[in-house]
Amino acid sequence: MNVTKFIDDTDSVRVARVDQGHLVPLQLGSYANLGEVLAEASPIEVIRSLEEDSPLEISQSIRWLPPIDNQEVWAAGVTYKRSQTARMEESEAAASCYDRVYKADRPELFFKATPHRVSGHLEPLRIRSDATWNVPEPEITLVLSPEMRIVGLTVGNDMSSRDIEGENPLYLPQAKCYDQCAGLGPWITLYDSLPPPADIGVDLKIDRGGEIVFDQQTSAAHMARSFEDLVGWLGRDNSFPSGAFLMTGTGIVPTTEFTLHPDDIVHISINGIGTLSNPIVQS
Ligand code: DO4
Ligand code: MG
Repeated sequence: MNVTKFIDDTDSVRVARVDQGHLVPLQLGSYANLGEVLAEASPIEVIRSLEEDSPLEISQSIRWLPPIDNQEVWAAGVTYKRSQTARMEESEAAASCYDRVYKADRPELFFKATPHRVSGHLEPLRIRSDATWNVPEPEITLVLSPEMRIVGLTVGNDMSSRDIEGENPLYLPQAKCYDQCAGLGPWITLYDSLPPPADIGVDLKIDRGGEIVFDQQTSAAHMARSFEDLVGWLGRDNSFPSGAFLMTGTGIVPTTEFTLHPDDIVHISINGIGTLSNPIVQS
């Protein structure tokens, strides 16, 4: 089952089930928002029990919102060999840190975004005005209940300024967390049990003026850590009263000569979930 948020014709924020080319708006009843539904023991059953309004055909005019309410967004790093290699190339000073964290028990986990910094499907993502080398990071993103249960998956884009991150590892929060730094959507796919990692393929395409200038694929089977391991570390002595989103790291990093340009369109597809597309802006 897929569930998302959008803005309807009366400019109200609505929650909807996504069903074969249609959005089916839900009457949330006593639930304040989608986040509260996701916090339930069985969100799929709750959504089935909520009343539905007439379906709307999914068209260009749908105003998508990221499927987030009050949750924090966290991210894991260096969970794929490709990310370890790219980070070691980018930063002489931090090469040994990235090498060690790839093999260590404790993963790299960092705070990525508050909800107001997150863009949904077709909303812009930003290149920092003071950055010169920027990439999207296509990441399978876990949707976690306040009890740290994985209730679903969504598509995530962990936008990164590689020149800032590479200059000094202490600049990581600035390379990662700023306005419009994170993409989530177009919806959350809810699962009773997750598919095997080999079935969760990730595809990144970058469109520049109608031409695909980057196109690569990976899958969760190449991850050096399990989702459950990452969630276990995130939840250590750390509480999430509204739940959380956890981006699980990138397995695709373009080679060093590649940087994003304003007006590029980034398309990230994950098998079994969908495609998140965002135009890139820079002020
Ligand atoms: O420390 C660098 C960030 C790593 C990251 O975001 C990733 O591997 O996805
Ligand atoms: Mg990342």
